[in-house]
Amino acid sequence: MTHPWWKDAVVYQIYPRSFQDSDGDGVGDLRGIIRRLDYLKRLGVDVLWLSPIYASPNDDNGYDISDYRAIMTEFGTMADFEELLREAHARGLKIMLDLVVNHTSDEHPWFIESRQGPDSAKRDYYVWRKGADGQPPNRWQSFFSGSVWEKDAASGEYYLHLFSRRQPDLNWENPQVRREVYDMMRFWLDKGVDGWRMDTVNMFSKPQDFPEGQPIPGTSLTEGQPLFLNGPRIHEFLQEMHREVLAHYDVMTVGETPGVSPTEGALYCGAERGELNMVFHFEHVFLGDEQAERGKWSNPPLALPDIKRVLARWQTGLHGRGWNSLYWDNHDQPRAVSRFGDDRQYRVESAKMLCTVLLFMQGTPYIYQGQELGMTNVSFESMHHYKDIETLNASKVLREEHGWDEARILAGVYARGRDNARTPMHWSAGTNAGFTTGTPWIGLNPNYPDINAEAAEADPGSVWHHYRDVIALRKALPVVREGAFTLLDAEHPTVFAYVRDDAHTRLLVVGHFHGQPGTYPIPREFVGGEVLSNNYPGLEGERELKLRPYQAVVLRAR
Ligand code: TEU
Repeated sequence: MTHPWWKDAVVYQIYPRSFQDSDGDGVGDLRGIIRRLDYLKRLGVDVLWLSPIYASPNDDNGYDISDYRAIMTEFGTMADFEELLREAHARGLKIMLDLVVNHTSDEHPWFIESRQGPDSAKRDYYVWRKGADGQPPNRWQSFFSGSVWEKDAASGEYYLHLFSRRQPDLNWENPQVRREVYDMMRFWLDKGVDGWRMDTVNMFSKPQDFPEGQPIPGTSLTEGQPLFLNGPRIHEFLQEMHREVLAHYDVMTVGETPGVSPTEGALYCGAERGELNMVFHFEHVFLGDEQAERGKWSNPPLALPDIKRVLARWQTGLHGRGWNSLYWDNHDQPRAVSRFGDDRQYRVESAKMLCTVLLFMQGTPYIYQGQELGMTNVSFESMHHYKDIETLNASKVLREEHGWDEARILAGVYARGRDNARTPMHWSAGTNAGFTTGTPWIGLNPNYPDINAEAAEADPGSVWHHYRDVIALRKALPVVREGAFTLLDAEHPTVFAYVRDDAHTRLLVVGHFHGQPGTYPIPREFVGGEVLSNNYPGLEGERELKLRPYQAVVLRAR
């Protein structure tokens, strides 16, 4: 093979808690995933990324692990996992697990021992500091609101947690911690796991003097991200992980790296770097948030030229230097069709358009569960229905420290809350959308009677069939894997148009991000070209295309 298998792969992300319940407890589980493998095979995806399946008290829905070598009770048993792995492999599907080793749960035995006191043998497995004058070492803000430091009454020392106070950060400076992680990785890889999505992978290395960050307006806290993202030893650690573990297995790796540029991204995923295969950047999904009064909760408006500029920069920035991941949403983001398309009048057309525009770029696409159906954001009537710790902590701060009323808080949660992506998967129009026979752990989106997999598979014009067709088409066109990317008309306010070309093929991809008809003049070489994909029955116009609302087409030059 002239190229690694993961350059041809399409990944499907499963949030197990919300995918398919098999035992009626209202929580998705591994046996439920087994039941849906044939559905995923029909869609045409190749790799299943499972969000964490390990033992956890679920303070952060599994991203707080209390035993890396045991399956979360609600999700089933190790025997269930081994059966899932066998059944997936039997269908030619690969399994990618989520590696969450920036932190553990505070219920992990390591932390329980570490917090016994300064003389604990495992004290240095975590990041403990004395602070000064009764204050923590610095005023960095946690991703989940408040300080990143929690005071331990017994010792008077503080432990670091970039996320919730129940997710203490592991001390990656400690070589014994790194050895524990590598041993755990081998435990799963020796079972036959095919890859890792690496949670918060650019946060492991912190500057050990924990310098103060810049003040965050309107708060008593400071911004630590410029200091702990891409920290001083991060590449040393990842190259060691690669040498010790990854280099010995035929696996695919993707690192979650908020706050990286294409240049920094290439340091993590350049073929010669000996670190990762690709990274998730966040530039397109966090556009404008840094400048907004209260970050993403203020939900600043998006402008297509900004989205195009970011995606084009990553396409050209990593071409020949690394490899892109391609995504619109995941378990942390709102639903793609609600954020970037139109989840009302043109839900189907815009969901298909987002599929086309994303999947013809260079890189490995990641489809989040339900995205193939055009599932939408949800609007629960009050905060009581929401479960996500990030949302619950932020809503308290917005109310108590910034005076937001519930209506304003809900508007931010409706637009950008993580629970939008965590309502149960829609399998049918039946009870609880076919997700569970019990009481679902979180409310369903009430639109499941109209938006569900059973109806979608039966409807040739559905978003599902468009995803299946586009997945098959991109695999049949080597230019999508290898070709150059050229953005056209960067400033066009409603059309995202780009060319992919190699020595043999030139493709024009046009996505109309607007609910009104539009026109778009195309390069002469594509006039009369072969229409390879279209989310409408026909295409009007020769030199100047007449685009329908959210129309997306792919033309091959004559
Ligand atoms: O997310 C890391 C991360 O950067 C988050 O701040 C994310 O960008 C934010 O939630 C978006 O609003 C990873 C996991 O994907 C997330 O589910 C976990 O909560 C987090 O790490 C801690 O493990």
